[in-house]
Amino acid sequence: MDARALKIEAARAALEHVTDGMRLGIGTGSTAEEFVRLLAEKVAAGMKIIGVPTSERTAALCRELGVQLSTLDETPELDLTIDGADEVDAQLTLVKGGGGALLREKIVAAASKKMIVIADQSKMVETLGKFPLPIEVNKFGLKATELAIAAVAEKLGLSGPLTLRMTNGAPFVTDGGHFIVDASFGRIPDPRALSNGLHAVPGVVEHGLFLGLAQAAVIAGADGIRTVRA
Ligand code: ABF
Repeated sequence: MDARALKIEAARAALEHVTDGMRLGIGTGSTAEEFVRLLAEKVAAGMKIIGVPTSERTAALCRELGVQLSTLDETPELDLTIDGADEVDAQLTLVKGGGGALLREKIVAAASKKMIVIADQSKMVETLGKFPLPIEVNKFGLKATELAIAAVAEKLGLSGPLTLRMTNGAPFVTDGGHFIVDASFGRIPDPRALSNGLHAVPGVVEHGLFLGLAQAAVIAGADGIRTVRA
């Protein structure tokens, strides 16, 4: 089964958890896109949901496909968020942000009673960190922030290059107007300690470690679908 087929299978399985009238956080990325396409079919068949997107990219797709949208200001409490991830470990700690939407994704996930991750088997890892950790940073004082991030990592025995994410020859700018620094620290044995350290850096707006936000992950692999619970 090719990669897209696996994403579709994971999205289809997660859709089973969506019920009529739900207030639904809708994720970003190619797997979440497959979920939106399947969700739109259910909406066209009469399912009533209120969708809160995690990025302008997702909002545009939802509008194109006829999925009714709200905002977190109008709908501050959500029943469920369905979103992708770049890495998932056995404790359902996630690395997210490859799509540059980590801040809104984390805010939406935190506003949800439940979060289900959808991913293909390639995202399951024993230890997080092979995927560079996206860190959303304020545009002011970027170099000072990078030095502070490196100091936090060093205290935890981590090191590695910090790369300002670029697009079309200019720094990538998030929906929130910030930059993204991708930190190639390698294996992250203590995500909680790194999360706490990064949150202490004033120029760090948010980072891609999602701790304690997901209750389940629907994982599609060659041998079928499995649900991982924390
Ligand atoms: C999004 O899902 C991002 O946080 C993450 O990078 C992405 C994974 O993308 P894909 O589903 O395309 O692998 O939520």
